[in-house]
Amino acid sequence: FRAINKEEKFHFPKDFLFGTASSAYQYEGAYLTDGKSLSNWDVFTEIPGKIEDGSNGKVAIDHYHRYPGDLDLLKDLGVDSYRFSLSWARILPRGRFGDVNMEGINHYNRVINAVLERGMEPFVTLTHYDIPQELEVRYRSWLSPQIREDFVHYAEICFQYFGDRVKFWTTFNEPNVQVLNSYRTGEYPPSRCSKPFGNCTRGNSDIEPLVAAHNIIRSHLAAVYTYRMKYQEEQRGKIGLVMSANWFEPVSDSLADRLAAERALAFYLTWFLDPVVYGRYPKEMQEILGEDLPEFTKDDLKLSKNGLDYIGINQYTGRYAKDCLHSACEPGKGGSRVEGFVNNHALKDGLALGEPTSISWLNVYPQGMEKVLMYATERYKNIPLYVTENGYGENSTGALLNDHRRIKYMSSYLDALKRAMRKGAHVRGYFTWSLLDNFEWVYGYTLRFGLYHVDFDTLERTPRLSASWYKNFIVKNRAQSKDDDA
Ligand code: PNW
Repeated sequence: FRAINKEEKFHFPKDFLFGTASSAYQYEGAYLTDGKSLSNWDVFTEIPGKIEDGSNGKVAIDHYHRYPGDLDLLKDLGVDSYRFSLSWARILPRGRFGDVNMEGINHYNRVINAVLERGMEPFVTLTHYDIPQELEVRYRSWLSPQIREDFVHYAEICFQYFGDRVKFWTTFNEPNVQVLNSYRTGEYPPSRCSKPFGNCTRGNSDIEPLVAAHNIIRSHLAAVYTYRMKYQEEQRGKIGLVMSANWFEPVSDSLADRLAAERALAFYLTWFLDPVVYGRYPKEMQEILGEDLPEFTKDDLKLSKNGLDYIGINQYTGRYAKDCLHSACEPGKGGSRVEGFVNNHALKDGLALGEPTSISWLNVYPQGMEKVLMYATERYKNIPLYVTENGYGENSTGALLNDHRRIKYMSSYLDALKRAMRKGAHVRGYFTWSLLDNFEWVYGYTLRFGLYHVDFDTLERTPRLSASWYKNFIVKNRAQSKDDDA
């Protein structure tokens, strides 16, 4: 008798989506082409010292012009779906203060059609960090409740023009990372921060990340409501939110550190998801922040009853959490003023979680994938989950074509994902970041996450070993789900 190996028995469901993920500013380039206006990232990258290699996304990897070839690469990989974002500044260069730019609409119509023609499903993000600069200048974007009107206007234009073909919408990519980096550490535009982070001359507020988050949550809820009331019945798509969902482990077994790990997750993940699903901020935030936490109106609460169709989980890594409420330590950027996250900067103290990589924020901790998927499944019951990003990056010197470290990473995280699914996690898709090397925000072109290498001078794309590995993985797993029917 052969012992039945549970690993062998697992099959992905037939409608599971395998894909890759990208974003407009990181891929497109063409920064003023066809009527696009300046985005906050176009302006920000001009400020000396903000981007590690002094670069920007003016050309990026020229996906704006090269998308047909790039989509051919995706088709060849055999993925089911392509996750990408729209540039708000292409579609509404002046937000609701100006007209729709039909050249922007036509461009994305061509992209969406090209995705569909190749037999893939477009999985479309409305906002992946970049917004028209005009909204920043006029009313400080996310710090103003006015942004909700602009966001809903933009979302509606997208539903109207693209909603007949787009069945998966995401309102925001990683709003938790966005507001912490924009308003707490100052690493992202508009570079506002609070002590002790960065050299901030502006900001100085523990409140701003909370206000921006609140405005994002209200913008999300209003856009979802609009979709439900006016478009969903006819267009039959799903709409959700994508969160950065790194896992936190307590740095010791003490109760204080275990509670700190829970607080860390509350101040990172459930910060946005609890309001959208349950109409309130997590209790850990309420306890610590009290009156500093903005409040939802009665109308907001009505909208939050049905606040999303799926949760997008971007899962890369894990961190340690250490209590700073009952003991002295440096509070981290988690936004909570209270707990410190020990990441692999603390390697010298022997406190790195998982295996370090050449990237300071990325350590290999696949257990975090399994744990966060189980956590979200338990906390948000029947809401489907999509792993909307997971991937391995290396600094340019280490970024070989023979990327066995990426393959090892992906295979261990996909194993963790399967373990979670066997235990009942409602996962419906997995997208790897990314098809191609691209502009990696404040790291510029110094980090490479692609299954394909991109020569940033000639823009030539060359497959790494991981491309054929992923292709093979998909073929194998698809064949298995077919066997299920037999
Ligand atoms: C994601 N962390 O951001 C973004 O959605 C992508 O645009 C980006 O290119 C990709 O990850 C790779 O960096 C992250 O602190 C931000 O662990 C922060 C973290 C992870 C991912």
